[in-house]
Amino acid sequence: MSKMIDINSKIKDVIALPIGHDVVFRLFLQTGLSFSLLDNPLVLNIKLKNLSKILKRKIPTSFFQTVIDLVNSELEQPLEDDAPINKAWWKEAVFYQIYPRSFKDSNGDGIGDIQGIISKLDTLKDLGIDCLWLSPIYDSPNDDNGYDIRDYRNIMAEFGTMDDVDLLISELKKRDMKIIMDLVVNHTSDEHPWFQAALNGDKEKQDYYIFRDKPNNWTSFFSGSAWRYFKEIDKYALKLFSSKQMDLNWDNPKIRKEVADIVTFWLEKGIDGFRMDVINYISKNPELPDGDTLVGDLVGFTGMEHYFYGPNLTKYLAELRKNAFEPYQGFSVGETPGIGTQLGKLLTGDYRKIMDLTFSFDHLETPGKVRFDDYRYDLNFYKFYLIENQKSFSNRYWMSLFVDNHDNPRFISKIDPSNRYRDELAKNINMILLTLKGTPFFYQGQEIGMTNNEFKSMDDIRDVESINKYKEMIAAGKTEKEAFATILAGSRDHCRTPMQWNDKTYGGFSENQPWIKGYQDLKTTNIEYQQKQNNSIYNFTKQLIHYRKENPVLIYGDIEFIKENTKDYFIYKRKDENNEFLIEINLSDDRQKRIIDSTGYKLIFSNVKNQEKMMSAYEANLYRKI
Ligand code: ISL
Ligand code: CA
Repeated sequence: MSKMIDINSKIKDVIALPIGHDVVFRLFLQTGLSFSLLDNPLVLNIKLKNLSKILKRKIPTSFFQTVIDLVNSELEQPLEDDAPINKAWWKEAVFYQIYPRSFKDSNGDGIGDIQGIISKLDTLKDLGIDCLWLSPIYDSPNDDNGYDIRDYRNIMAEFGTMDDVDLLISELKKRDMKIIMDLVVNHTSDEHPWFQAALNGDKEKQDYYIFRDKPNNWTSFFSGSAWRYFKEIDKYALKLFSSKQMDLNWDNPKIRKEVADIVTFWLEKGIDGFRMDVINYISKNPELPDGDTLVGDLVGFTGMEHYFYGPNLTKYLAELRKNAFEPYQGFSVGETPGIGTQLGKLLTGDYRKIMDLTFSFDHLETPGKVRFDDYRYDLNFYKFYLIENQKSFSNRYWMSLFVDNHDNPRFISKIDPSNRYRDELAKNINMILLTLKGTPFFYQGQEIGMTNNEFKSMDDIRDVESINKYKEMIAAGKTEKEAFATILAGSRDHCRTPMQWNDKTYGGFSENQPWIKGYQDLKTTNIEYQQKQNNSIYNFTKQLIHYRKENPVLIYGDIEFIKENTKDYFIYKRKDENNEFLIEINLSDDRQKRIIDSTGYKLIFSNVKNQEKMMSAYEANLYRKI
């Protein structure tokens, strides 16, 4: 247990506490302040009450109280000892996220489905995938593409039936592959029978949700207020996401039991675990106080300090793990926006028994930028983030490694929208993911270098977040052109375009017009073509995945960073008593001098054909010590 902070505490006392550490990191990220300030003793010794000096703005006292209360709400420190690594299948596995709606359509209705997934299992096995993560496939009115669930024990009709799912599970087992599903239990659809009963006056079911007579000032992640009024019972219900995604009341033990039953139902069926949607938002400050407006300004959403690491979060999750996951040894990875390194460790430490991994998003935008900004991502920031985390993770912690998912534009497009070095860059990133210490999660299309989509107008856009945001910008006086440009920069639809299997119409995704249009190059950006090309992104990634499996040192070996402060280079070793690998990466599109001596090493993988005297743009090499 550590010491509480107060207004006279110094910055260094604040960042010594886990919430303080993660919040300050987030603050620096959000405002674009240089992280090197945190190495400066003068800055570290500034008292909280003098913060306005470095932030160069007036700070109201209420803000300090908010921060102090928040930071003091978790005094536990992540355990650091020299325990050996506990081996686990999920530390060795390569995961692959499928967005079912866009993966493969088997019946020509333009919508991906479960039979479509089954038809591609051999390809995924060939690539070396060990475990699939399926975005939600449950019955849903699709306000947020399945993240608004109406029935947790039924399958979305467009995707197929429960028989299809059973078949999928057995086909996976045949191939010695695993599967995790998406557990979306921060909220349900407003069409869920529980919510419908609540609206019909069922008092017990009203207590399943968060109803109030008056809204507070919290804002929704999908624009506007976080509250929706229901005239049926003259009350407001909390909805942090879309107007059809109603937040559940986790303080009600009945909800916790319902969730445990859902988890048990699916684990009993034979799945291997869950990715848990916005799981760190489930425990809200029961008083639902207004959010601090300055905090809201800084993080972009008002109210977050009252639920991003709520008072009962770890208690409820530990209980869920014990009651539902442990009997089946189910694996769990929490989607945890806003959770940084230290809180991540408190959620995943193996001795804590809360969850196995988290997805942190702190690396997805460079400092001072948000997803909807149009800018070029600097890979030096990714390196900085990775080194910070890899160094702070002792054997009790394990990191998830990912860059793409269904909520973000394609990472390689953020780095270089011109696609000039598309192949080199895609291989470079895939090499980083496969050679660092942690579990790699690939997102569909990453194995063939899929890039952002060239949507033509708002008519092409499907995502509720983008549509709401567009309307909000128009209402605020932006022109249609300006508003569309913003949507184009950050829309989640970029990575939701149909998976490209071959160069035929619709990329072999469907016989008919898909639910969302894709405008990408079909000739070479498809699985069939790249499977036949020796030096394709697909084959590079595949060979590296298989090589990682054959060389456990790339999984469990130590990591050592070299010349870590040299800009544009990312160089590290993975080693154990018997093996040593050297990874040498150019993070820029410039040619660079070679700054390490690779004599005594053999080159095993490279994303360039011929190694020249200088490193070429985005060159990435894996060497093995002879
Ligand atoms: O959208 C965000 C902020 O603009 C994200 O930080 C958001 O909180 C995060 O991506 C949550 O995502 C998950 O829950 C959502 C769903 O729409 C996403 O697809 C899912 O990944 C609500 O269920
Ligand atoms: Ca279909």
